[in-house]
Amino acid sequence: MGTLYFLFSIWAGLMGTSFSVVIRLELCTPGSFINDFHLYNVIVTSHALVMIFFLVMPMMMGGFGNWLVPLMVVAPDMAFARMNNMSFWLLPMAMFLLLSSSYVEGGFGGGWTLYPPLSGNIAHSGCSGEFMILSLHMGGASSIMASLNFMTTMLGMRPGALVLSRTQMFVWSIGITSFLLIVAMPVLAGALTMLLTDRNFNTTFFDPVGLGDPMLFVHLFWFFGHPEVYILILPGFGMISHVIKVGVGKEKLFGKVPMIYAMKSIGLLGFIVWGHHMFSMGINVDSRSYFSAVTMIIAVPTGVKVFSWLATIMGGEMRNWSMVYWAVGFLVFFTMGGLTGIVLASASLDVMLHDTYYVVAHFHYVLSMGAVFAMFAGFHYWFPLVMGVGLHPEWSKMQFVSMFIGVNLTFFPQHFLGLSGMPRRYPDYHDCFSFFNFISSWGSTISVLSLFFFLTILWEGVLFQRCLVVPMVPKTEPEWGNRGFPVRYHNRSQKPFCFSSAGGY
Ligand code: HAS
Ligand code: CU
Repeated sequence: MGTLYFLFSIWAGLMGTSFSVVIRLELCTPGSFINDFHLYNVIVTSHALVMIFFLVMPMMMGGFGNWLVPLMVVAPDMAFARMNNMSFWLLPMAMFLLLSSSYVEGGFGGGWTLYPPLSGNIAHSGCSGEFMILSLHMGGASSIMASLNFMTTMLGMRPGALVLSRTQMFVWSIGITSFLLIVAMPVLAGALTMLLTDRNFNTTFFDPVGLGDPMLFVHLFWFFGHPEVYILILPGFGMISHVIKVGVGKEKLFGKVPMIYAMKSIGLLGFIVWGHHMFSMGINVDSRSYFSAVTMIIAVPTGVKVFSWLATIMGGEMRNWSMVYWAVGFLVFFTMGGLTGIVLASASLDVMLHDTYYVVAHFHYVLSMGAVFAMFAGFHYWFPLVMGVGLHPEWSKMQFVSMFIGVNLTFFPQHFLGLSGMPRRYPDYHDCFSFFNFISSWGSTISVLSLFFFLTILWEGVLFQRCLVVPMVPKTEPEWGNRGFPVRYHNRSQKPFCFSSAGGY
């Protein structure tokens, strides 16, 4: 199942990337390129939804989760194998619905946040909206089932001696993410169902004409939406913990238990900060101060994580392995994205910055350079476990450098665009914004080329399986495999995560 999830999410990721290429082509110069503003909205909407629901979630939970959680808790498989199968197969169907929505009535261009009235049946008549809603319903059902499965596997299938505090960080991160999904997803499902009945059965949950309120949708959406952004990053936190620990040759992660508590508090706090997405929507001053304060508090547990990773690195022997490059990239850029998040958390600043490119820069730093870099790090670390071959050590580092340059050129200038007031979600802009947009579009071209380079590396790795069978090496001394990953790790994969290796980390 893990492999299916990987194949599916890589494919979806390429689809999402191609949408982003169209967006950056449109925005490369002022004036219109695709000549269809609605189509632009459809593409932006699909880009976000595909990347979130069909790349990051399936890869992190589905791909890495299915491969690693059972191994790490010494279980033969996930608890409910058939449900696991269903969780996966709902996804291609959901993706199919999402893509088909573009073929009906010109597609759905209501943004990934689906705010009414834009997503209502006046602005979006025809059933593209229904396709989209059903797609998200199915994606949500898939996530809930997967989460129940992970929870049961991690809580119920561990051998007794593997107490929770000794359970691997990645397992913890998936467990907490599952909790967030189980609580948040039904709220999205409720909001979507209300939207569906508003669109089709004349209910007026979100329509003031019948004493409804569009703000209700915004509240429900962000009560789901903010935990969702932590759903996207927490498994990445788990993976980074492993990569950093092994990458600097340490036996233990610095402050493992505090790290677990930090993830728990990020998860819980994530549920009470949703109002920071609504500062400009007329909420009162008291609520603004509450949401500002409580949002900023999240910097504390996140700081605990960042400083513990740094402390793990300190005094270690940093290895020249590609996964280490991705992990360090993650640390730097996730922190930058987090700090711009703190800036946005300040209600008075957010009133200025809301719906500008500053927000776009913020979330691409935490997502494209946080979540995606974490996935690359994890991929380089665990690819040999899955495929039995490592990826080309030199090419991988070159690919890291090109991606590093690409994403920074793409998203760093967007901070300036946002600060000077360029609104997000518009296909055209004033000439004064053209310089930074030009840089951003060329940056994205570099990232796309870098992605092709990665596919080449993957292809090369699989096609020319140069080998890995290495005789036993001493347990404590990682050495270079001839394909650039720790030999020690490969040997462990023969007898994966046996007890002695599961404990004490
Ligand atoms: Fe965010 C909007 C605030 C983390 C994703 N975020 C978004 C959107 C997405 C997203 C997708 O308050 C756009 C949604 C849309 O389409 O409209 N975000 C935060 C804060 C954090 C944060 C405070 N976001 C994430 C993560 C994401 C993500 C993780 C996905 C992976 N975000 C916002 C706000 C908005 C927002 C506003 C709404 C903007 C608007 O107007 O629409 C925190 O979790 C970040 C914590 C991390 C750090 C870095 C490491 C911590 C250290 C400790 C020391 C730091 C201190 C802070 C003491 C803070 C190293 C000092 C402060 C200084 C400024 C120096
Ligand atoms: Cu938020």
